[in-house]
Amino acid sequence: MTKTQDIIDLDNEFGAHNYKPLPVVISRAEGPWVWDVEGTRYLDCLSAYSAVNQGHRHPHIVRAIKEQLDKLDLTSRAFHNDVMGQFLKRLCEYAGFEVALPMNTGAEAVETGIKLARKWGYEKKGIPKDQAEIIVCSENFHGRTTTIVGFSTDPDAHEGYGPRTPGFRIIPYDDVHALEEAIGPNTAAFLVEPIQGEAGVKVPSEGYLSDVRRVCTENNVLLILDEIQTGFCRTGKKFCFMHENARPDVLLVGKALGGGLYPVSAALAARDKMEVFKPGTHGSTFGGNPIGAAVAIAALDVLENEKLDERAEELGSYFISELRKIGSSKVKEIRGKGLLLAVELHKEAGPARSYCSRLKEEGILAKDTHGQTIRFAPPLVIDKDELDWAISVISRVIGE
Ligand code: IF1
Repeated sequence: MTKTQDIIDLDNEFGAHNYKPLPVVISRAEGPWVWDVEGTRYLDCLSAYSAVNQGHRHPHIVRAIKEQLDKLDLTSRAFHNDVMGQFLKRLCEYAGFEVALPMNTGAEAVETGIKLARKWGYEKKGIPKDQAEIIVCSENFHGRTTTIVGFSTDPDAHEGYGPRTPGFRIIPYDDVHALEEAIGPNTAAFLVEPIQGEAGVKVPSEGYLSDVRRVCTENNVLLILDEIQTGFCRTGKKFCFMHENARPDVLLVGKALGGGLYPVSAALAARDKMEVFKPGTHGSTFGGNPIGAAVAIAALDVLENEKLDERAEELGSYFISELRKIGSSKVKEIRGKGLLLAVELHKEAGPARSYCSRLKEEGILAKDTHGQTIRFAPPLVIDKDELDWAISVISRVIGE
C-alpha cells in the first residue's frame, strides 16, 4: 500500500463522501506548484477554484499572517479590532466602492447580497412585505446554503434539499431580453456571475454585462455581481465587470481575497444601499476578524504590486491562442478570459475526467466540469516558461 492510498482510505473511512477528488494527496505547495506525499511535483491549474491567484504560500501574505498571529486572534464584532477598518478601507479603494461588509465564505457573501437586496426592496423601493423577487440565471453557481441551492438548476446541487426558498425567478444566461421580460414591480435585484464558472467557464456575449447594467438602472433593480471566482485579476482586470464598465450596485467577493491562506469574503456597495443593515440585523462571528483582515490586506498588496491583472491578461491571451493551435478533432470549443480558461471536448472524445487523470500523470492538476469540459486556471504568478511547459503537456495529452 502506498502512502497515497492509506491517506485516501482514511479520508473515505472518516469523511462524508460528498466529493470524488482525483487520487492525489498534496502535502506541500509553493507558487504555482504543489507536491504530493510521494514527492511528485505538479503544476496547479485549478488554483483552488481561483482562491490562490497570488500563488501558494506567497511570502508576503505568509509574513502578514504570522505577524498578526503574534498580536491578536479573535475579538468578534462585539468589540472593535485594530485591523478590520484598514482592511475594509483597502478593499473599498481597490474595488471602487464606498462600504463593505466582511464575511468568510463566498456563500455568506452571496447570502449578504440577497439580504441586502430584499431589505433595500422593502425599505427603499417600496416592495410589499415578503413579496421581493430576485432574478437569477440558469446554470448559476453561487454556493451551497439551502437558500442558494434552492435557485440552482443543477440537480446535484439542489435535489433532496427542498423545499426551495421562494422569491427567486430563473432566466436564461446571456439573454438581456429575458431579463427585461422577467422584471416586475417586485423585482429587487438581478444576481449574476460575469462568467459562469461551474457551468463550464461560460463567457457571455460582448455587451451583455453593460446591457444588463442599463436594464437594471432603467428599472430600479439592483445589479448584484458574484465575482467570487472571477474577481481579483483572474480574468485580466481587477474585476471582470471592468471589461465592460458594468459596475454593479453590489459586488460579491471571496476566494482570492484570502490569498489562499484563509477564508475571507465581503459584499461591497454604496453607502445608501448598505445602510439598510442596522446593528443586529446581520453578521458573523468570524467576519472581519484580525487574521483574515491582515491576510486580505496582504493579498491585495500582492495583486497590485505584482500587477497580476496585467499578467493574467497577457499570459491568458497567449495561453488561449496556443490552445487554439492544438487543432484536435476532439476539441469542441476553447473559451475563457484572462487565466480562466476551459477546453470543451466532443462527447466522442470521452469524459473530461479521463483527460484530467492523464494530465495528472504528466504533472498537471486540472479539474473537469459537466462531463466534457476541462478548466485551466493556474495561479496568476505562473511564469512564461512554466506556462509553455503546461501548454506542451496539454497539447500532447489532448492530441493523443
Ligand atoms: C465546492 C464550483 C467553482 C463560486 C461563485 C460563490 C461560490 C463559488 C461564482 C461559493 C464557489 C466553488 C465551491 C467549490 C467548487 C467551486 C466551484 F465548481 F462548484 F462551481 F469554483 F467553479 N460564487 N465555487 O464559484 O463560495 O462558499 O465555496 O466560498 O467544492 O463547492 P464558497
